[in-house]
Amino acid sequence: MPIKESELILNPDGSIYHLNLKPENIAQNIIFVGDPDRVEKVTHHFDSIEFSTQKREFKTQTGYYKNKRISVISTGIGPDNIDIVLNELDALFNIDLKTRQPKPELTSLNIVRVGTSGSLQKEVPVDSFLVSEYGLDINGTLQFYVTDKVSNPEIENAFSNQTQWSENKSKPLVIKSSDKLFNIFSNNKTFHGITVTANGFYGPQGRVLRLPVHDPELNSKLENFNFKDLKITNLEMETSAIYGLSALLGHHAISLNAIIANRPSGTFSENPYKVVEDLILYALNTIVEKI
Ligand code: R1P
Repeated sequence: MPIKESELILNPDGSIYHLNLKPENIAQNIIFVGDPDRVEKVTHHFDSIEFSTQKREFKTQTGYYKNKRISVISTGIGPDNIDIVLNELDALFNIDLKTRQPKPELTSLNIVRVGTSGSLQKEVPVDSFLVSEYGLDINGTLQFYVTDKVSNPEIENAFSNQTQWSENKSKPLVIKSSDKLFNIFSNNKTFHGITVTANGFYGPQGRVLRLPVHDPELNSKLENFNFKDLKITNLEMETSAIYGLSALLGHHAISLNAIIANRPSGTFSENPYKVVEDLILYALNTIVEKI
């Protein structure tokens, strides 16, 4: 049965609904950034750009960096956008848009998130690089899929017990990064651990401005979580959704975080643009040299 027009929506020119892309517009190595303005901060390093488009917060450029074809896509903020980006990217490669049928031979993408994040551990300082070994989903996006094959119940149960996680909040899910990409991108200068992915910037990450939060101890519980020496290192808003959907769809994903804030010490990077620029170059050169 072909996938119905209401489920797989195409624009009049045949491009996919939100991303505005056709299959030929996109490379198999893809960098995700949050901020649409960060796309050109990546692609200005390219030797050539063959394609650009933007719809809403989803800006894409595809080109060549040192002879490697790479696409850069902005996902905007949050795991809800990741649901759109991952499903539409996968459809571009793995669904025949003319027959609306899944292809018999599936393509596996390499997805590298280059994002910013706040550290939850004193020893993970501002201006460092953190490679997320696991994504911990507290935002609920993955609850709508069948996740048994990619979840890690032992760590999830330890997390729920140690934090006395409220049953009124979505069930925490833990998803591992791609082993292949984790090994490629981690080294003795990068920090590693569990990245918690929240569905908001303020209350869901324990920030209090004028509104009290449901659990004022949440961040200290996250800081103190320990499962066989595996610790929660940082908070951001996309990683667990990228890891969960990539693993389910058969893609390789890694989340690289420029640490721009340290929550325990209350400090913020004096030059966040520099650590992001350094991380962009690290991502590009590692893709070219090792993928
Ligand atoms: C919040 O300011 C945004 O910054 C972080 C969070 O995950 C969230 O998207 O990442 P990016 O800088 O990649 O957007």
